[in-house]
Amino acid sequence: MNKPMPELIQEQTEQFNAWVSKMQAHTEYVLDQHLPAETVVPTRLHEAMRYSALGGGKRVRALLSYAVGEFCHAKLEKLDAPAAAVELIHAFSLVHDDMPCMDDDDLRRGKPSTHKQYGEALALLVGDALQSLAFQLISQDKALKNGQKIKMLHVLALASGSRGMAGGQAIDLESMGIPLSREELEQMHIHKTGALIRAAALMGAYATDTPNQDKVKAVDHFAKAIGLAFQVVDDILDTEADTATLGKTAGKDAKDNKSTYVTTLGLSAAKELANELHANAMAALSFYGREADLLRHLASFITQRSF
Ligand code: GRG
Repeated sequence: MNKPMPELIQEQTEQFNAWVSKMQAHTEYVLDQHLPAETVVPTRLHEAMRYSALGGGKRVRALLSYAVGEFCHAKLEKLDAPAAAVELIHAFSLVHDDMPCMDDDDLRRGKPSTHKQYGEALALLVGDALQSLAFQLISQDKALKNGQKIKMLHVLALASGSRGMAGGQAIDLESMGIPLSREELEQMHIHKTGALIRAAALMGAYATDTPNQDKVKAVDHFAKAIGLAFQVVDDILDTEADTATLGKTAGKDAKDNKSTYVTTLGLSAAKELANELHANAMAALSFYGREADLLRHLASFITQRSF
């Protein structure tokens, strides 16, 4: 006999939650294996790199690489390097973003941010070294073919640099105190947050020996929509959640006079936009059946998160 719908939905949600926990733990394990031990010279730099990259974070970008990899039938062993690499780039950006010359936040993932714990000079080096390690992981990986490595390195480098995350951060710094339109905000966040999320997804597809081009297009469309939705929800949480829940200082954007989706559109329109972008992400998968369910669940995980 078929199960009633609510029971089926609950069962699928439980399965997805179990997958999230398993892959978060797996990501932590892969990162732990690749980060130099604290006993390796220079010990304090390695300790600070491990402090910054391990033991926290939702691992959304790694989850996206793994979920896209599954959608495209990539082998798990080919997904570990890109998933860990994108988390290392992300950790690097958080370390630099928290520094006084950038966003200036003392708290990250519920503990003192790297420069508070280790000083500014070492925090700068931590970011630099995490970035290099990300590219090293992909380039030295034994499971990936050379052609796959080059595509991954290319997409990750583009997403991190001046045409991606660093560029988005530059726009952010330039626009401090200047009210931005919705279009200007979108341009900033496509670069600052969206580019790395898109790279995480594309690397998952590139881990397949012969990626199906229709699936790559669908994944790209999905990732663009969900990357922007991620940032809209981030802005909503900055106004609605508290510091303890977020693990970073809540309400900081408004205090720093920064334009966000909430200041530009208002809270209720920002929530509508998050729903609209979630629907766009779902539409990108409309051609696919159960095989895209992991991505559908991940889209909801991103838009319905509480931190
Ligand atoms: C990284 C090339 C490069 C230069 C540094 C500082 C900087 C330029 C860019 C900042 C990029 C940045 C911090 C964007 C914000 C993205 C964002 C919403 C971060 C929060 O991500 P979560 O919620 O964090 O996934 P967890 O802790 O869960 O991993």
